[in-house]
Amino acid sequence: MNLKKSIEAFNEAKKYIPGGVDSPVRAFKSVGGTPPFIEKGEGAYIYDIDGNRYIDYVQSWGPLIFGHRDKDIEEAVIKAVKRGLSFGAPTLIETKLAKEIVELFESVDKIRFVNSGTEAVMSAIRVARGYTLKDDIIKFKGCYHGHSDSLLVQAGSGAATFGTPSSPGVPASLTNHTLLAEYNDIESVKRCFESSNNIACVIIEPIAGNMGLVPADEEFLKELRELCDKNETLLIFDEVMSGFRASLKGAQGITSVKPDMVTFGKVIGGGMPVGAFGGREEIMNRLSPEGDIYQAGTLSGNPVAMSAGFKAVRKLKENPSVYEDLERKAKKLMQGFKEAANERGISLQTEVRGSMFGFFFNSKPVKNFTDALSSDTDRFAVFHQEMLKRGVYLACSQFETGFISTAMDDKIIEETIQKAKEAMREVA
Ligand code: KE4
Repeated sequence: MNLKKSIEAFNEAKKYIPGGVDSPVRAFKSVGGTPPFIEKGEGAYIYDIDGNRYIDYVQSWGPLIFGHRDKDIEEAVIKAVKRGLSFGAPTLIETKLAKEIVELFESVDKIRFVNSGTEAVMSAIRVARGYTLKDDIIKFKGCYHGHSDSLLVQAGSGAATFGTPSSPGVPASLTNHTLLAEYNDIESVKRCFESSNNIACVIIEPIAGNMGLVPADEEFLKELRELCDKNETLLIFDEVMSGFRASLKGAQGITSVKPDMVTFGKVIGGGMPVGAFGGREEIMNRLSPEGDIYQAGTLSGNPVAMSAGFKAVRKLKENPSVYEDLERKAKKLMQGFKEAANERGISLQTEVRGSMFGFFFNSKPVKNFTDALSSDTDRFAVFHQEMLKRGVYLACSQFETGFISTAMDDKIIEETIQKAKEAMREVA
């Protein structure tokens, strides 16, 4: 694999951009090697500046469910661009996309668009705090909800439920309001509620995709719902990743549990920068200018981004059967990876939810972040590098999720499995 131009480009980028990247995970720190600089994408493939072609299982970390350069989305964007890039004024397309999402999600009466998942979660938490007049929040170890201060927390010492900053620059006074629980462990949530009677919301990825792919147990979500009701705490489902990826209704198409608020991102922008947060009318109407809770954004609801997202969501709603085919291919791929590993005496845990897939180099099932951390990340790194050399672009961390796009046919899945068999030889 010739990466000569990417190596030069990476060195050049590092002169002007910290780490040479605009988002840390892209630097390949946890898997090693030079991240290929991408020249273009077409369908299931991306091409780097050295001319190497890769089957893309990252799809910009989820948004590109139709693969690269989907003709319908591209056409919608070009049409929008020709009417102007941005107005900072209301446009019809914002209402159209809002309507599509509100009609799909029973738990969402109203929605507001922002420019990223981070902004969606940050805003949803402010609404929850303003609506309940409580300041504390509960999050789960291993769940990632973007990089706003209150959510950059790590476990405190010992049994302490209150978090401490996981990054310099986050004041402890802020993370003092964030309690940490263990995913799929209702007792740990009860301990948080015993530590504070001031909890505005619990935020959870109902299908966790940021510790690797770890779905929440149905029973756990039901008990979480009951605990929130009992304590008059709002339950926020962070579906930035799982929304429109786990099913047409995200995790809410799979679990019977209904949240009070939902955050969205990725697919709803069709590849353009869009996030959103929504919930019941009585909650969302508290938002300025209707209500008194402030939130704003220059490019929020940008008509070009809205046009991409609207076309993506419309295509999915017009053809919901894509999810069966995406899930079938995800299961086929994971079955192939598991067989490739087992042939070499390697233990691999695999998981699939709709078009999302994950695998852990681990001998035990992974139910929470502690389990995930016990995975063999060295083996993951070797596997990632060996697959990259063979033209397969997997998420560059054990603690991420992979995606199937509609641009991937069975031949591509079978080809990937064949390459996994070769790569596992090197892993062993
Ligand atoms: P953004 O601010 O990156 O658009 O969204 C933050 C976010 C919020 N909630 C969930 C469940 C998410 O998965 C994310 C972002 N996901 C990561 C990938 N695991 C983005 C990739 C990156 O950080 O570069």
